[in-house]
Amino acid sequence: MGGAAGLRLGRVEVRLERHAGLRLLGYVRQTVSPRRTRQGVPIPPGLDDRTFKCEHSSMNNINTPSVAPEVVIIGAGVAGLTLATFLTRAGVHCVVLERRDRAYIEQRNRAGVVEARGVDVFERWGLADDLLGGPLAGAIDYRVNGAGRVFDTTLDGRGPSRFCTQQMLVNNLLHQLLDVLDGDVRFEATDVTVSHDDSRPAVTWSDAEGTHATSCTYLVGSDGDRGVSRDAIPDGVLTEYRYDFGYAWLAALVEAPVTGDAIMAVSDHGFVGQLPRGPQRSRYYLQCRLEDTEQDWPDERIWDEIRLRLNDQGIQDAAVVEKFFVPLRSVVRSPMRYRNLFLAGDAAHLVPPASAKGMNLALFDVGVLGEALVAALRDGDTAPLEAYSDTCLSHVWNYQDFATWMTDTMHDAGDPTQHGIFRQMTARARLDQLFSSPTAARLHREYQLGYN
Ligand code: RFL
Repeated sequence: MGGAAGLRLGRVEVRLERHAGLRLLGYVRQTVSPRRTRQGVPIPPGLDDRTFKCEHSSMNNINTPSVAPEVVIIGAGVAGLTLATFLTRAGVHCVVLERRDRAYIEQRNRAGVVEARGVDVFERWGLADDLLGGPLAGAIDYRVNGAGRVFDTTLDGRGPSRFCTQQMLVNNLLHQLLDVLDGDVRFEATDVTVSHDDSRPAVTWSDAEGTHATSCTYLVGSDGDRGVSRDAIPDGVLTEYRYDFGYAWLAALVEAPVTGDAIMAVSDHGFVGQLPRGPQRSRYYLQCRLEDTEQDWPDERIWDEIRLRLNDQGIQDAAVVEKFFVPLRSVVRSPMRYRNLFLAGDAAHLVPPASAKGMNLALFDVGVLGEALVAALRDGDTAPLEAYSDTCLSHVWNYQDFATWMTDTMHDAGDPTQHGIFRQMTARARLDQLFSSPTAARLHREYQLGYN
């Protein structure tokens, strides 16, 4: 962990040095008597007392950033950790505040594929080989009542997507950020508050060692849909656009791998999908009612429904290691910025999981934001930051459209009680077009790879 700052009184010498021997950010000598905080703590020259850690109780805390970070990132999910890794690699002093402990975020399992565009972003930062394990993802098996057709998602001139579970990516990011780059993540940081009263955002948080406060030049809210950073934006600034599809998915992580390609299957009995989650496991998604609970879905029913919806009585039961329910909905909050606070990932937008794009949109955001922050902090060029919200939102709306297409097609084409036989027939025609129209196929490939 970084945060070392040397301080000698009288003839004051301050080393703005975060990670001894790794990055010397600056070196200041002064002969004036140091100013002091109200608690009598000397303030390093060049910093105002808001910038400097002013809580005396925290001064002896090795985990306290005694030189204010340039960027504070709230949330160590895939968005926050990716951004922190990019910025730390670029020499930007940033601190990540995460309310959970490390073990919790290391085992949280959700997405499974980093789309080709996301792979490009990691390659641009020189991190693809270190972060993205897993085989190439190049096909989806679209089934209707058990009959499968494999759709090739690769495009000439473009690299492929990669199977890399969100859990694997997060673990690789933590290793890269903490063990290789000596980055700074404060786990179990609770009661995070954000204020914008001044020209610089300020953040407070608590942990086992006390309460801490710092200001920063830029603040990033990547604390998911239920975080605190978005709530700190005054009422009336953000517009929320929302669409609820009216049904849910049961997500069941099972001890059985996908044997062929990822499956997205419509059936008269409702949607089922099977997506790889590592070499030994896969996740089944089953369309269900919004009000369904675990009591409605014992393991036996899960396997009976999988066999029914895939029209394959040969599928064997396997252990179900996790089940939860996800309401299908789309949300966009606009703009993705307030003053020097930038929202990224689920804090700004949600897509239904039928599109498999939530993590990939988060990666898009932080790819744009990482480059914009480096341009602002290192080159004094704030134009990319000014454009951040518009750049991301135009991509986000394209992918909300794709997510709506996928969700409607996969569900309307299936159970006719969903939206009636007429919509079932048009949705099946839409699906057929992927295999009969090169134009429709090309657009679908571009969406799957993340290039729209
Ligand atoms: P995350 O991953 O939720 O991370 C947010 C982090 O912020 C922390 N936090 C706080 N920290 C400090 N103070 C607070 N007050 C805080 N409040 C929250 C949290 O502990 C957490 O560590 O958001 P991020 O980084 O924006 O990443 C978004 C993605 O996680 C999400 O979009 C994807 O998981 C969505 N998603 C999928 N995306 C894909 O691209 N492909 C998929 O196949 C895919 N499948 C899925 C999904 C999401 C699912 N669920 C659970 C909704 C499947 C499912 C079932």
